[in-house]
Amino acid sequence: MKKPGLITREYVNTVIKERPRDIHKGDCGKVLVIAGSVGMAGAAVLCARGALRAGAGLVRISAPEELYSILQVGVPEATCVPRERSLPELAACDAAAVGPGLGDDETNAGLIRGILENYDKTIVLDADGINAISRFDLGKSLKATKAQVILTPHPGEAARFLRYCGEDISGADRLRVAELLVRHSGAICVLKGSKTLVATRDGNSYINTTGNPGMATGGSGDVLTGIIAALAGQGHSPETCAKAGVFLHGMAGDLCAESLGETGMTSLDLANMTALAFKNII
Ligand code: NPW
Ligand code: AMP
Ligand code: MG
Repeated sequence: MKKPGLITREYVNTVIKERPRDIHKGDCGKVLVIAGSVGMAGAAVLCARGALRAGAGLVRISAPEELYSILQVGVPEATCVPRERSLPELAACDAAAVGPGLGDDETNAGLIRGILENYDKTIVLDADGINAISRFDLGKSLKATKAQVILTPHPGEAARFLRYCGEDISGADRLRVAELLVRHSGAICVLKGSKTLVATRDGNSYINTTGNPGMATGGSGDVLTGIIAALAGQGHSPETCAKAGVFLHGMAGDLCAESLGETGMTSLDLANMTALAFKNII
């Protein structure tokens, strides 16, 4: 087991660059956010806002049509497409953020299988997207996909996935859990929490150095999913997206804590503060 490295400001500085002067929105990445359901429209809002604040040129939200009016007020910068059109829409997108607030029914599981079997760019798979793998036995599709998958479980989601894979992780430390996630998924894995870990397929792992307990609030992870997908849409490698994404998300959290305090900051603050995190780095 190799000793984990650290994700530092110096590292993130080398990968996140100022925009070229002549860039247009089509160059900044088209991200499809497949998130939200009745009662969890907020997860799609937070994810899409995270993507926009991380520089995505165009954000499209695939959602049930009854949510459109909420989503278009929550994120006026984004467009909406019907959930049933996710696969054809995805073909025209540079990256996908899949799972926050999606709900874990059979229809969504079929959609996730379709995405894994047809998409060959980067997918950030979070929340109900990860839950669907275990609940609907999609492990084979996950391992066989041509897409570059970044899994972003919190410890509860990681435990569910690994139980499905036949692993008993009681007593296992976080590094071991992250390594098992990579082994069983074939994906780059982001094990969230205090000191988020990023583990890669070459056996390396990295501990994030930003973030604070103010981020222990509903929707924080949904914002991260959007940030990582936006970085993928801008052409960064999946490993860079995961490492720089968790660092900038944590930095946004630290900026929120500085201005609002850990107790009262919310995930919507976090999404908006992501802009300032990028500004600080660039
Ligand atoms: P316990 O019981 O708290 O100790 P779920 P969720 C455990 C959406 N959201 N360390 C936890 O343990 C999400 O995107 C929508 C250890 C419990 O067993 C999802 O789609 C929002 N354990 C959906 O809601 C805003 C930890 O995991 C289980 C842990 C459900 O997501 C909120 C809870 O996890 C939310 O983002 C940790 N750090 N963290 C919206 N506005 O629309 C969690 N656990 O059942 O997957 O519930 O994370 O709330
Ligand atoms: P989720 O549970 O999916 O909403 O994700 C929570 C997000 O907040 C993850 O990015 C975690 O790393 C972050 N987070 C939660 N609690 C803490 C903490 N105590 N310290 C730092 N980051 C945290
Ligand atoms: Mg979450």
